[in-house]
Amino acid sequence: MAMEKGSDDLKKIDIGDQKVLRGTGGELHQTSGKGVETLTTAQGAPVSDDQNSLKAGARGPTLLEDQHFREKIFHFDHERIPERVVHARGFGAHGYFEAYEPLSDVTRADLFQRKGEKTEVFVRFSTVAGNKGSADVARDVRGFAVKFYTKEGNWDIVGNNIPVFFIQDAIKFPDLIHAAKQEPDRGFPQAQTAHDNFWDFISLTPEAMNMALWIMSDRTIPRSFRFMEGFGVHTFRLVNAKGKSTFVKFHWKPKQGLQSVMWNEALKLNGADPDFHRRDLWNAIQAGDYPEWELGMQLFDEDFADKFDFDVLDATKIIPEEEVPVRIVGKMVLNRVVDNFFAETEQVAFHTGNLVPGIDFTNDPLLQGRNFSYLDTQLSRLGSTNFTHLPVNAPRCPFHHFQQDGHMAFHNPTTRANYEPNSWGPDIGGPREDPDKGFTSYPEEIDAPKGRYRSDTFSDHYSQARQFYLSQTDTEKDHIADAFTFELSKVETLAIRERMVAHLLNVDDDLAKTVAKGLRLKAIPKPANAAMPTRQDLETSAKLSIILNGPESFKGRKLGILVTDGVDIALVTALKKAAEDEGAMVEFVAPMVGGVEASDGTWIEADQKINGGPSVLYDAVAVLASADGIKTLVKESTAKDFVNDAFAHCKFIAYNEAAMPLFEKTGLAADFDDGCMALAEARDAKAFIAACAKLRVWDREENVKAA
Ligand code: HDE
Repeated sequence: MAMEKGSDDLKKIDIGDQKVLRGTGGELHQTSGKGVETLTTAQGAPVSDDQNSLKAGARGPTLLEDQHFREKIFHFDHERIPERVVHARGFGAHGYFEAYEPLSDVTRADLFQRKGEKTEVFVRFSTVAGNKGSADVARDVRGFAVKFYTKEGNWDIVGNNIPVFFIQDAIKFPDLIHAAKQEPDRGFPQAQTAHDNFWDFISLTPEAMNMALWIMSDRTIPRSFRFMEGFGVHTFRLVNAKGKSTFVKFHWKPKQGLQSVMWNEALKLNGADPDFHRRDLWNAIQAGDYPEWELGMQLFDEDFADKFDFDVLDATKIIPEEEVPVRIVGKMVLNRVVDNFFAETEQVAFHTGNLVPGIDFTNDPLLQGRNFSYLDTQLSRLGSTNFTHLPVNAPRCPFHHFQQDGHMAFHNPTTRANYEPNSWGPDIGGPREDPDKGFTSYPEEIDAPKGRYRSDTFSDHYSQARQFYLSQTDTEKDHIADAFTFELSKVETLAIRERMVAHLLNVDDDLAKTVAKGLRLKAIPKPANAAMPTRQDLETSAKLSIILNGPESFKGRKLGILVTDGVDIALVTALKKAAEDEGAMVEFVAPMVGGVEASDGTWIEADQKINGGPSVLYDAVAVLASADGIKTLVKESTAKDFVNDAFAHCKFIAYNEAAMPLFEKTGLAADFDDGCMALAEARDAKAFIAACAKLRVWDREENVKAA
């Protein structure tokens, strides 16, 4: 273990017989001794020198016989495994699922049989298009994959944060993903759909229109993994002990409420902290603020499926909650971060085919294709059929089978029986099937001619897109129009821009015209040809809005307080306390990371230096200064950005009288609204934090936009 000279830890650790070696830049270097393990090779041989390779002479060439060096570099050279072809960038955490009530009426799945039953889970959130090293707040769908380690095997809900998908048939998935990812000749753009190929494909794929509306909403720029919903997307099937089948759609509802960021904020966040989402989840769990989601089920039968306006096997459609209410059946709590990112988050392998008795598929053609893909892809990624031997993928319940050998096999038969039937008797003969307990597929009758079909019941591509749009608040409608305008402005080919507007005309006239105006199209194109020409006007659904489903308080959110030397300590303390009492996190931002000295000599340590702590990192901000201290901030452009951005992003802003020069200098003082709150005395802090529960001052938005 290398340590810096003078480190406090050094005093606490018994370093035994210490020696100082040369070759590490003069750092104090520790060798093995009492309480410290001896470094070895992977073969276990002790290593004498890990600083210098074996050479012929002090300035001579390195010798091939240096096995320690050779092994070290060999292993390093092969550290990377192929990243996921989609959902490459992700972040995982452990937790548990707790059932609220027995669900034996609809399923025999063991995890749902007992009230209070807890099942261990592992969750991985992800973006879809970006590579492993891309930024967290890219405009993208988020993966929401949950592995339940049940007593009857692993069950995965491999879902997204959006309840519909782009395509209806899995055969189009490679095309969709090719179009969304970097263009093949140039290798960019990274983690963005704002380019020709993507919108070319979408504009030629009318079934994608509902999803296009969803992805242009703020759902694709969530503020945190903690504040987004999850959906199983497809219709699945539950089967009870009597063999009765019930259709189901899975929902995850965050107890923290929904929240997204603004697009301009996302652009800046990706520069300020490309790890914004993973850091947020890590910090929340480490601080004991465990995020929770309730599992909901929309349950329905064949009769409902027959009379519903859309085909329940079509993954581009939702079933509105007003039509089939969501039954809340349990909660999931994430309470443990990973010990090792690679071993857990990178190597976890989800699969829609991982089912347990009592849960089954439907014939959704997207789901059917996924059932093939997820097992197949693990071979490229994890390199062996034995990926279930990795601890994160292994069932927690006993498992017995006759699969054997292959790369990296850790569980190997130790008796003669590696097949069945066999006559080796109960002790060594191995496991046998169990017709009662074992998984049985629902015996759905199928008798139909083979063919490459697209059912007519899949052909209404616009009604639900319109329903989604009309269910949004005015603020969210504006954001959707802005997002289309932004993305299509990055598309170089005019015909593609026009083709998308032609589709939007089938969704909503105002939306299409706003986007056309934003793009400055010379003429409005003709509406796109529709497979089903009549678009229905469906009832709107409040559940489809983010703003209408926000949190009840500022809990779990983050307040950034910009402070200067000489600041009134009573005010700072009161604001910090008010935020923390509400369950929010507080960070101090200061001209220097060492911190500031408050009015009474108290030292306030900063979490961020002002140029590394822009206001986009926070849900609300405060500027608390002294008359002298503010003079430094007034000169500092990043301090001006701090307040300008907070205002432009419609955030609640608190300030004390002494901080006013910064708001005057930036011109914001003249535009102050109800969301800008003066803190004259300590008790004002509480009122400010209470106001922050609304998260944004949306009325301000029209004042900070050109049109
Ligand atoms: Fe996936 N998807 N997908 N997908 N998907 C993968 O599996 C695929 C789809 C989703 O955190 C891959 O292990 C096909 C819908 C998540 O490890 C791959 C189709 C939904 C994750 C794959 C879809 C998802 C994946 C890549 C069209 C939401 C990340 C690496 C039929 C319901 C899981 C891997 C994690 C990952 C295939 C469509 C969700 C290639 C063929 C719809 C959350 O198997």
